[in-house]
Amino acid sequence: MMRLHYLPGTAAMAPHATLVEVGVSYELVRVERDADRRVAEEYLALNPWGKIPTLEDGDVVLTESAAICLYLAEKFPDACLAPPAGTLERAELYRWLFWLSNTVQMTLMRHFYPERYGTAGVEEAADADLAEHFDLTDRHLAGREWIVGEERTVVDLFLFMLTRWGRFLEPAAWERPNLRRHWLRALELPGVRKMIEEQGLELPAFARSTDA
Ligand SMILES: N[C@@H](CCC(=O)N[C@@H](CS)C(=O)NCC(=O)O)C(=O)O
Repeated sequence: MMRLHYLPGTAAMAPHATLVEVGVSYELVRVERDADRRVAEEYLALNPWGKIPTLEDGDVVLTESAAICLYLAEKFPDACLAPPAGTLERAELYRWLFWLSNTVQMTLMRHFYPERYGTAGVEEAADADLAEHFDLTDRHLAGREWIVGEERTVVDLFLFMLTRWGRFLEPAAWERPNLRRHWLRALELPGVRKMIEEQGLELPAFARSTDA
């Protein structure tokens, strides 16, 4: 059985939702951290960066949230979580997934942990960048249901996670109309609903009527 090492609300959200969407059995393993947020040696043996999440699939040990989502999408093609390889839509999926993980996710890290990135003005600069990133994504979603093509893909699960992280921004990421519609649409996916339930995540007031 696959094992996902996670903590609630972290970068494990997208892989967790992906596991449900592909329909595979999995076990959730909560990562323990000490008072200094250090993870145990056994976890470092799996993930030398000490970051969350990590997926174990037999002998395969995979880190990096976006990589785990793609691995699962490719291993279970019947779940249609990625367009066929070699198509323009697949290229678009790569484009969005890389941008979300190497730019938007990293800018969120600058927002949450400014002390790791410099001495002054880091958070303000990150917030300005994030406003642009979420504005751009909101414009892309105008008149569309999903980020790539006509069906949900792993990119939508990844964006759902980042939009939730963006709830602390001013304005919150999901205050943008198309992003909010996308977030609520993704919340209806079985994988997202089960992930929210299993991780015990609170929903914002505007989403509670969906009974997730
Ligand atoms: N690029 C990694 C980043 C993972 C990451 O930063 N995880 C956070 C939780 S959301 C973490 O482990 N933070 C602990 C720390 O930075 O000390 C991924 O997407 O998997």
